[in-house]
Amino acid sequence: MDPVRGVDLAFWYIIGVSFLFLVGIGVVMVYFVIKYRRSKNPIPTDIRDNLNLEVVWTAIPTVIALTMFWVGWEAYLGLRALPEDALEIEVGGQQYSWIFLYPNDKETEGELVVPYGSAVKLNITSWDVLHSFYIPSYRIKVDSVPGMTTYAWFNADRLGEFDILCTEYCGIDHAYMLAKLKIVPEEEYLAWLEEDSY
Ligand SMILES: [Cu+2]
Repeated sequence: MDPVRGVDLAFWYIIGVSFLFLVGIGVVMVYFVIKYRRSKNPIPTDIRDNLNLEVVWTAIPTVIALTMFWVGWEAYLGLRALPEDALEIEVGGQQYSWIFLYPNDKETEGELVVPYGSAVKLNITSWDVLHSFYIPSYRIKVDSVPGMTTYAWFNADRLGEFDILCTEYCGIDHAYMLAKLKIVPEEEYLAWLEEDSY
């Protein structure tokens, strides 16, 4: 499944179920408070052990939790399942910017330019402390770890500019560790790739 759709589906499913329970439990609670108030029901009933009820209130939430897990797992598989023809770009985190290294050795700081319509694989590492590479628009958030390479991928299916952030507190200027993802038409990308970066 497309990872953006998968993550959104998991999000809205969990929010939706939570909201139904919020409303359902709230309504029943208010109803019981009114119905069993002291003036109408002075002697409370002491109810203990109802096996059927206990089985039901264990089984139903278990099934719901498992479906939540299932929806999330499907989304996660989408995030990890890499298309074979992906364009690979190296990403390095450092205090306090993101560096991008292209197959032809072009290097940029704070600017990730990719061609529209391609799958992009990012090989992510860090050159100092822990960072976390985050593109909210593509639902990607992956740790950037010194001495280790992690990865993320996304399908560049929208033209335009998107935010990239660091989401692991990495020092005093962590909040300014921002970059831009620019998705441009293929010809524009190829021309850009040949330009000198500095
Ligand atoms: Cu950082």
